[in-house]
Amino acid sequence: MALTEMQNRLANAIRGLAIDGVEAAKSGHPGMPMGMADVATVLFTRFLKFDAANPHWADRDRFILSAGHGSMLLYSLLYLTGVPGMTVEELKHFRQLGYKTPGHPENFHTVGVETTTGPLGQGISTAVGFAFAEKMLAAQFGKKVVDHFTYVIASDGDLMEGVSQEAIALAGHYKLNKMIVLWDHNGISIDGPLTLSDSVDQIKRFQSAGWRAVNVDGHDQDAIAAAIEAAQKSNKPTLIACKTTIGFGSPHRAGTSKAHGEPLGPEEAKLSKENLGITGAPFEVPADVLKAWREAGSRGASARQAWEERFATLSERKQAEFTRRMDHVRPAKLGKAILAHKKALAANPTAMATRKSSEAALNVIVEVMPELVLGSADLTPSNNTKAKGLVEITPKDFKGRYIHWGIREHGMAAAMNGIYLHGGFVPAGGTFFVFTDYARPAIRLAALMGTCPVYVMTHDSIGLGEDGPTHQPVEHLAACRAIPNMRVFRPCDAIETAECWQLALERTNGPTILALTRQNLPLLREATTANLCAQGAYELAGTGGGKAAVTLFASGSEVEIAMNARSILNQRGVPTRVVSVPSLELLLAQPEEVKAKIIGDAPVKVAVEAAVRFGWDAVIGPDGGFVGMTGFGASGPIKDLYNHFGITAEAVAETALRRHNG
Ligand SMILES: Cc1ncc(C[n+]2csc(CCOP(=O)(O)OP(=O)(O)O)c2C)c(N)n1
Repeated sequence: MALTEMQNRLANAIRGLAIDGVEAAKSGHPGMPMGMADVATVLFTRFLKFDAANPHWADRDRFILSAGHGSMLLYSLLYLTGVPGMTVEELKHFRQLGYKTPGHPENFHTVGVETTTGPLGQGISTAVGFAFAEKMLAAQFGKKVVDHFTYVIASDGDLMEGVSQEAIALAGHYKLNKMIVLWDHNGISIDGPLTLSDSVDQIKRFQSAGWRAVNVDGHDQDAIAAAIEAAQKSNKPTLIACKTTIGFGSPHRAGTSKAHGEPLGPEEAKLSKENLGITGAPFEVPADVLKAWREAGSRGASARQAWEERFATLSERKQAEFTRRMDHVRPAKLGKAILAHKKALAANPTAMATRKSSEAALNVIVEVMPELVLGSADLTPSNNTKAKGLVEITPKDFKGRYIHWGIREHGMAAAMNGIYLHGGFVPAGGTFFVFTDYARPAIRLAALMGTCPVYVMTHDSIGLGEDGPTHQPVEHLAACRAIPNMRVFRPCDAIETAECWQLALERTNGPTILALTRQNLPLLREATTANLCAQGAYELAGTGGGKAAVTLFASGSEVEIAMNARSILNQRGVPTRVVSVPSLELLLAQPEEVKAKIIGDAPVKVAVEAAVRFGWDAVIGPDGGFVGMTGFGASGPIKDLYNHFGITAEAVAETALRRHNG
């Protein structure tokens, strides 16, 4: 069906701005916004429930631009609909330092951006988490206050990335029917036509994963509208394959990979605008078109007001709880519950694997923290993530608080970002520590965005034993510690584990990895009122007043070894202290005087950790002793492995003595 003149002009406003933004920046991606302008126009002017003046309204529909390279599409939409802060000046400074229009959309930087995208596949996978959270929150607070859709624009690249398979399988299985993906089916990527490297039938692929999947002409606005309308009624998630032309309107570049990722150039930009009937100066939107867009932006104001009225009918207690959870304010009772738990542990010291200690802490935490949602990538009995009383979420019932993610570490981590960003929940999910590699792109985005999922990573070293080197992390502590804004905790006993959980859950600006053991560890700590892990490290055992000749630093399971080495050294008349280092990077982030006090000035410093040395020199210095791993592990019983790799109290004492006598 032919477009009305206004429909056409609304879409062309996006095209014009995208052309101008990329021209001004002299870099960027004009093709996708030009191709998807019709789809975006239909979505934003006819369907998306949002109120541009209140971009954080809790029950808004979520829109996720998975194809983050097409960021000018999103910035144009935010400007056109009138989201506060997105002025034309921002568009004129696309990709420039200090403006709200970075190369790829960053939610922590730009109001109206729901999640950070750019690494292909992440947006659509994060969106699964948004859709999950909507269902869970609706099940807990009622449809009266939680009832919205999650819309995604995804590109060919998004669907080619492996993580998208995990995501669509999850959405299909859990029947996340309020997730609607508009696929920019333009058949073009950077190297050329998609046929160079892909022949997947996406319709069949999605259908086989439990989706509804339909084809539509991505330049027929009424057909797109009909497809979205049908999708809204579906009991399955929907893929709308929108057949589009990349760089639509560009006389010489439309339909080619040249349109994907470079400015059209002044001549082609001019020709494109003429071709599309766009007149006026760069960045100029005709007054009647801007007015129509602004009306679209305020279209949702009445829906928001109606929602506020419905919200006001909830009990005051429920309103306060909803707001607390959406604002990510942690429950007041958490600290108290952890302290009581620590005291109970100290009263009855038992040897326990820290994965088991984690479960014990969780049994207490889930009682006081209703927003904590747990899960595992098919390792529930190993990760010990299913705390007492937690009910599973099923496609039919989202009241539960336990998610079986299947063997999908990457999909789980991406969805956890979405669950957190949606608001109302703190997700925690488990797998083996070595498989942080499988989830790393989403974990990295969590750190960048400052979302606060907790990764329960068990089987944290050669201590897992017989599964061997494929499963034994050696470089993962260093690799994870290297991610900015990531916090890695490797607790040494049940009390530290409880403290690390508290710190993980009290964080509101970034994610946490808990690296936990398979093997039992003795209780080494007392139940102090203070959370001793809060500075990353602390003196676990001192010299009793005298000057220390040796300081031993250790994390996790090796703290026990360090304590035994200290006994040996003390017997030999070498005054030795032990510093437990549950979080090396948190220690290093302390103010100099705090750090200096914890590290101390013993002439001999030795660190022990069943992992590679990388990173420890900042504490022990280049001349410090290190007892740990220098390569991959091996398959065998734990005791044999620790002996084989020389990670023993005797070896630690020996290393210290050599330097002491030396
Ligand atoms: C994980 C990841 N790999 C590679 C890239 C670099 N990249 C950006 S866009 C793109 C492919 C573009 O093809 P498509 O997704 O079809 O987008 P379109 O050409 O339609 O804009 C690639 C490889 C990326 N952003 N993310």
